[in-house]
Amino acid sequence: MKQKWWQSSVVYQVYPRSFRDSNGDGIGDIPGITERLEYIKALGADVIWLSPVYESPNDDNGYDISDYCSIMPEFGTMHDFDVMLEKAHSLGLRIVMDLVVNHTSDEHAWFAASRSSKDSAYRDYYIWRDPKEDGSEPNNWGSCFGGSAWKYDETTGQYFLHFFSPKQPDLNWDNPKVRDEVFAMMSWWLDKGVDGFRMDVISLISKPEDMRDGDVMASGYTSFDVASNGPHVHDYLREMNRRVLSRYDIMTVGETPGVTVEEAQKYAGLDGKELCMCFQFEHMNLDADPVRGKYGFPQFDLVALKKNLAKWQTGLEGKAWNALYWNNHDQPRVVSRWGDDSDRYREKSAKMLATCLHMMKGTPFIYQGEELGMTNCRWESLDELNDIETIGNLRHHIASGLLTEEQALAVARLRSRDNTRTPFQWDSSANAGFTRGTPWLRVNPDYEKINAADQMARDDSVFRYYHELISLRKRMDVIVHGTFTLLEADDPDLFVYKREFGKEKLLVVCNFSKNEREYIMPEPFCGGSVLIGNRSSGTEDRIIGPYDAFVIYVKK
Ligand code: ISL
Ligand code: CA
Repeated sequence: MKQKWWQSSVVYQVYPRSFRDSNGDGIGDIPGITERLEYIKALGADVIWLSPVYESPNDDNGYDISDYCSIMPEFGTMHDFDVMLEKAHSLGLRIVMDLVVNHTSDEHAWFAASRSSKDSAYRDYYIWRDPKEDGSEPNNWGSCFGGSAWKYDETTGQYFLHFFSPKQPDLNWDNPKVRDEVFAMMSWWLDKGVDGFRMDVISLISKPEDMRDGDVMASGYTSFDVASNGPHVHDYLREMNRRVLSRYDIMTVGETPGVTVEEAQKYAGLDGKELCMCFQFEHMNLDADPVRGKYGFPQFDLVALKKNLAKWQTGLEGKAWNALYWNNHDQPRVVSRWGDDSDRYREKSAKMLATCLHMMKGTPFIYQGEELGMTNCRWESLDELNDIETIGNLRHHIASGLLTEEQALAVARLRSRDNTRTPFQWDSSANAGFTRGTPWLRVNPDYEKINAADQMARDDSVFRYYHELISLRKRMDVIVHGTFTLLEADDPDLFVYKREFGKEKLLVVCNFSKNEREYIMPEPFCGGSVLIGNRSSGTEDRIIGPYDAFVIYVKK
């Protein structure tokens, strides 16, 4: 199959609210992004995934859209967007929009009409059901933000489905009019010149025909997985591809909670019938608390992580394409989660984590600040939190006795989505150079030592290391196309794998621990050259120190 441009791309995710504020209102905005496009270019990324900038009441920080074809005033105007897009293209950067069409805001005109009357022409744009005999919800499906996934609407005496906030009613994708509306809107953005879409929870759009109860979690409700990989999801994505996507040279990535390797071979098949690639969630959920889920006390197990990532690398080989990530706006900062954010090991472990991900097969995604080694925030109180998901889940866990108040604060510091939404740390000036106003969310106090200005000024910084990883991907076929083989599968500290492409071979060695280990390089890597690494010694050094990472290259 002919190589596609996005197979050797590196994507940089911008969360607009927290990237750069240009007008002093404390909220990041589009002109702020335009001012800093050169920074993203300097890193070496060639695609920007822009989290939503559409009109929204911000119940879920823009993932609740009330008008898909206008820009949220806090972020600027459509003219600001056009200026940003043009400048990005002039710099050789592509812009991929966030497409949130599993649901809209309840303030969208479609929903206002739908909820007004059972006879509305828009009634079946959403999913309405009668109460049970006793007046309770139609089934035990749960919202990702805590509680039931159904909200009762007095006006028409029915419940509507919302897998997220009650202000995010799920669209009814079984209705061809919904598909027509979405496809027309997508074409409108693509005709403006955007370069693709990241598709929010796209694996949930086709709900099971019967609305039967599912297996409940400790909360007493199901997860949204009852709807993942639904009966018609691939029909709808193939229709989207035929009617819209196939008409453009674009990149698409599905956010597909609940996806399996088998399902990903459809969503992200190399036959190009659906999407280019997809984000799997298994590795992100491996360290979930067995009772409390994501909002609990994580149990990190490297062996489980290695085997899961190896399954995805080999499972999609030759059939589909992986989107590679540690971080996004929904996950805690990886250097705090699976590295070590102490002064002594933060930069070293950040480079180790980057080496492990960026030497794999697939398209790597970098979340803003990850390239600096930005860390989780030590929230002082639950009142500081902004994120609807964190607040909703902690509230439900406290109410049901799954967490005490002080445990909830500890969990927030470990797991809150707010951890990756603290303002980007540009420099050591007030508010980390993010705003001259009052930031909408607390700036992480460690900004004076962790910021882009310092990182760009040093040759040994995390930023420079990411830049080198990206430039290696741009010039080495073995990184983009080589096969993956996991080595030392049961080693509890070392993540070791090899990549092979014809005569070119890489050995990737990453120590995910503080333990000093001895590792004898397998043939044919002994005496190979070190391509990149976070330590000064060469392959003769069999002692692998805390968070050491290096890549050996041989051609024979
Ligand atoms: O990680 C998660 C589930 O395990 C959740 O944080 C997240 O809500 C889920 O991955 C879906 O994410 C997407 O849809 C949500 C929005 O809140 C997230 O920000 C978005 O990435 C609803 O639009
Ligand atoms: Ca602003």
